[in-house]
Amino acid sequence: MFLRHPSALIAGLVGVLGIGAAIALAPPVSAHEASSKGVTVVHPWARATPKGAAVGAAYLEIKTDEKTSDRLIGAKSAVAGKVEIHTHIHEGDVMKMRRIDGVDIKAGASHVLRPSGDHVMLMDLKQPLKEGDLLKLTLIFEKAGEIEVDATIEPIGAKGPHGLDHQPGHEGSDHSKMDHGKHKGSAGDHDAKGSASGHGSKAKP
Ligand SMILES: [Cu+2]
Repeated sequence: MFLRHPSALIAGLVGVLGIGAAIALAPPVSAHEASSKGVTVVHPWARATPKGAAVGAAYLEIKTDEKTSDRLIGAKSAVAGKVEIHTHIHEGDVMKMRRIDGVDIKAGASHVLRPSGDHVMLMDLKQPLKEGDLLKLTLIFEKAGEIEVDATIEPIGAKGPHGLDHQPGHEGSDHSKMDHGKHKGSAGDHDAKGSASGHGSKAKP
């Protein structure tokens, strides 16, 4: 039945993912992109947060078309009392987070917000970011205005947006062994220093 009716399969998939009707306009693969005026936000994702954590972080890629340059100047989300744009700077061996006013994106460029780099900092969290949920996030650009995205919430300590690659039944096999727990501060991992401890302890308002 599904094979003869691909649209039914897609509808079912969208339903299962809980994405809702708005996304049904685009094919499922593109569910993770949103565009406005030449600016496209790709693969937004966030890290799950432990219970009681006041802060979280979201990451994504910003692409511009060849005629468009823009500047990310802010973000907001209903689950966070305050959202800031942060970057990481090296101070000797230590990476520290610092608030920045914005991120410039040249025409025809791609800028990736990633762990231990620039990121969207969610502060005064009203609820934990739960793995598997979607985080509604609005990015604010100087020219393109507001772009709303649904960020996948990946495991605590995740290094990237795995959500799209997950096949049913594969979740929690490899990833959980590699990414979960006990890796804090392992082998030259800036990420662990910058995000796990940095976000949790230093960024409290
Ligand atoms: Cu931060």
